[in-house]
Amino acid sequence: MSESIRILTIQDISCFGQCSITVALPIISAFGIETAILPSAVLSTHTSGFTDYTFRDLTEDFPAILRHWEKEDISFDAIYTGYIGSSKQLKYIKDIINSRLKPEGQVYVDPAMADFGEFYYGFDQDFADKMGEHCKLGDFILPNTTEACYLLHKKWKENFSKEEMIEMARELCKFTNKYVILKGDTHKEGKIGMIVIDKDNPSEVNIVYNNKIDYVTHGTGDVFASSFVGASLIGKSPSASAKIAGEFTKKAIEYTIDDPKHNYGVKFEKAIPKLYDLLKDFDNNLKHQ
Ligand code: PXL
Repeated sequence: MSESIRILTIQDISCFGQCSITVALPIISAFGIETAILPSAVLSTHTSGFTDYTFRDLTEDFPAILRHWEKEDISFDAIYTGYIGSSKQLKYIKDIINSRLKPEGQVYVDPAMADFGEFYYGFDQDFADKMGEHCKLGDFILPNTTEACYLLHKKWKENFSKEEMIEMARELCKFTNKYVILKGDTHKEGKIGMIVIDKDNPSEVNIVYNNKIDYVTHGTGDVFASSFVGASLIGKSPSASAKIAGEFTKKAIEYTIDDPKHNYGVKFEKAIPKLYDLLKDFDNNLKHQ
């Protein structure tokens, strides 16, 4: 019998739109990891590019769900949080982490609240400050540059220099227990970079590059975070996980780019069967370095 790993992911169910739980559950499961879910809210679609969507906040269900898991002694090797339904929910999530995360367990926080210089509908600076406190429970935080700027009360711009990105990643160390993975470094022509910093060794900076595809779409952040979490939980280093997640996300975009009607998310499902080749190629390349 092989050891199994069990993760809990807390984020919304957008019934339609390829994001959050409908992305995290299949992707993390594809890494062979048992994936439990706690929906933060149920929406008819995600909030980006749709109007008149329904939104049912599930905050008030959290305490009873926690009590039941305590009674059943259900615990987790890792907890990964994404889009949160309300700021009150963050307090309940802290209770869940304190009660249900195994002693050596890892916490992954994607502070999913903003992109392209703006908050997603319904979030504001007050929420961002509370999200900052929540990030401090994380062993890995995975902000994009917009989220980083809201966490740090900085002005966002489309392109930051390499030095500015590194500086920002270092400043973000106060919002993590261990690693910062800052996404969206665009300073290198044709590449998209992720800055990876270990808080305990901030002078050592790793920048992981993938080839950039010039295509803007929704949902790539969730595909990246989910594949990062999967790779990390099967034992890859933070930089290796960022590389694997970047390649996986690139593949998902490649499957989507020729279909202009498909502008609400990426076709990550088509990339899942390629995940195994991607992991094998990655391991083989490492051996030959
Ligand atoms: O992909 C981030 C995300 C998740 N969930 C909901 C969203 C968004 C981004 O807009 O609206 C409901």
